[in-house]
Amino acid sequence: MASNTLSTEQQQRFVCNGFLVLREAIPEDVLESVCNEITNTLPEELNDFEKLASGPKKRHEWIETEDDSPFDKLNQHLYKYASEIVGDKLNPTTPLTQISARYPTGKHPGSQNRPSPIEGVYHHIDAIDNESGNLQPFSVGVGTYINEVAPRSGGFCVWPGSHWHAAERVSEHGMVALQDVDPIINSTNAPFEVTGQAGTIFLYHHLLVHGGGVHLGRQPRLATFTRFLREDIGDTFKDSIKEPFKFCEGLNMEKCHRH
Ligand SMILES: O=C(O)CCC(=O)C(=O)O
Repeated sequence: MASNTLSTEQQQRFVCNGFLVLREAIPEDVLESVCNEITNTLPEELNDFEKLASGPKKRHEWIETEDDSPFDKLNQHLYKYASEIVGDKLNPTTPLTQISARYPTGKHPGSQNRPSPIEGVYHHIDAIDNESGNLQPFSVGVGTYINEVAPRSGGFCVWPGSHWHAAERVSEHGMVALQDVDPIINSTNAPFEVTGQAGTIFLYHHLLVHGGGVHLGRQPRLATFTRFLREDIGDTFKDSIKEPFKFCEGLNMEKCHRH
């Protein structure tokens, strides 16, 4: 595990908000090779805006990679940060990397002067599969922006603090509470949209409510998502839902009190 990459203040923010944004976290050569891989994998011609705007119908391309090796270097950098949260039990060898491209929709939810980042956005918690209702064992998610993401351009949206409310609702109603996130976000802060240059990364807790934001821009939003697992996930993942930081041994919890 790399030591002292995250400051105490950054650790506190992760505990309090359930996510943490780090800028300029990935070297340019690594970003460039991931960008080439994504460009070759996506079926669309990414530089042709007119074509992109008139099709495809699907405005969100979500690809689970079969071969993770093109993302090895990226994941090594991400592991450095994620293991500072989860600790030495975080498994470096089993990340699942996904490519997530969001294309401009041209739709202005909310009013034209004040488009909302989230209206109509599918928001959820990754700790549960909404269709099957099964729990999904993962410890910490890390998203990486491969190109610049301006406001209202398909940025990742989170509900800060929703991981605490999710855990509270699980203790009151059981795991089924995770399937309907609206009561969870009704009692939390307004959503926050992550924007930033290529190389911006965001780490998020597996109970945090999130979704991809609206896209009024002109360029596709390119990102990868890696979900790291613990080595002992089979024994721990249910408890980690009731006690959100029980298995985050990398954090100095004495300094990270809930605010
Ligand atoms: O593409 C995005 O920004 C959202 C991805 C997402 O919802 C997820 O990781 O579960």
